[in-house]
Amino acid sequence: MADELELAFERTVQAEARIEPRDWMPDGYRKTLIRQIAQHAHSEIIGMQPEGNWISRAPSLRRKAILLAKVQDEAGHGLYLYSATETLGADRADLTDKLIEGRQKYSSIFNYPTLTFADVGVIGWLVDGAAICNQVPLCRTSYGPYARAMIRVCKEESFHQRQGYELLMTMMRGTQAQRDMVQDSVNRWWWPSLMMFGPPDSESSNTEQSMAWRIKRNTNDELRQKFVDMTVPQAEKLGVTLPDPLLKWNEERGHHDFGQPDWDEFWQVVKGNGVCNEQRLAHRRKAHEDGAWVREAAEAYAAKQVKEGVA
Ligand code: BYC
Repeated sequence: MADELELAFERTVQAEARIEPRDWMPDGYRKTLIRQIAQHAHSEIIGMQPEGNWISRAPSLRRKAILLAKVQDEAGHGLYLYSATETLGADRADLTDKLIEGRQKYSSIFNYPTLTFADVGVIGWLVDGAAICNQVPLCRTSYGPYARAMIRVCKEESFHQRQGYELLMTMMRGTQAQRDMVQDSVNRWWWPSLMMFGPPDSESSNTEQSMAWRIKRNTNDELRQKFVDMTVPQAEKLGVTLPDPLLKWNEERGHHDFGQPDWDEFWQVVKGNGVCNEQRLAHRRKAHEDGAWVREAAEAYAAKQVKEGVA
């Protein structure tokens, strides 16, 4: 019986059909999905902080409204993704505890500070750009609820990337000081953006199994290459330099060659030793604690409804 279930699972995955919440799935598949989707959800929620930092100091009402909407979209992405983990039997409160106690990861990129308003544009262009590169293939991931969440997330991320690029184009048409601010921001965010795709394939512990299960559709290095190829012409059009002396077109490969990020720095950030790790978690912990009364009120209201036979 167990063999039959496993065979049916394998056949579904091989046929590019979707595994749905009620289908049988191997424990490892469930565990890997909960890990990846929860980390993704946490990244969206923690990812609200670096840009949220600039909402009160946006240079115009228009820029403030755009930024507010973007940060709210990220909260929405976190919610779809937490809901997807719940279809696998995870408990959202438990995942939140794991995040604020530092027992579950979120993307390394959000542990870098946003020093100027140009960072808002560069995050939209490079960070959302990298997110799109990574997440478009996840629209074809083998787990149905995750794939469907990704379709909506990707549509919104594309919009975010355009707003970032438009903001940078505007700054590049401005004063020399504004152009310098954009270049400084690109210099700081380029390498951390490349790290978003995860460690090199040779050091990636999960890729092989996740590819076999068709959770991941590309390796970390494949997506990093795709991102570099996609971004170089955009940088040229913008008029900024990407801070990599090894970056150049390779006619034979039909791709750009490029240098490697500082992988020691990456692992340090992943381990919690980045510039902003402590601050990000402390802020999230405080927001969670401050929201305790809302959860208590909602629970009391739901209990009252049940008691009165309304729900
Ligand atoms: N940061 O075996 P590997 C966004 C960990 S949100 C921290 O290659 P995997 C956005 C990895 O978890 C961006 N940790 O892992 C939001 C693993 O440790 P564990 C988030 C990282 O899972 C707001 C270990 O290193 N996007 O875009 O096969 C505003 C070995 O790695 C990182 C997603 O989450 C990292 N960068 O591949 C704007 C997308 N990289 O878990 C934008 C979904 C690796 O074994 N996730 N680690 O203890 C994925 O596609 C994959 O999980 C990854 C990593 C490609 C990220």
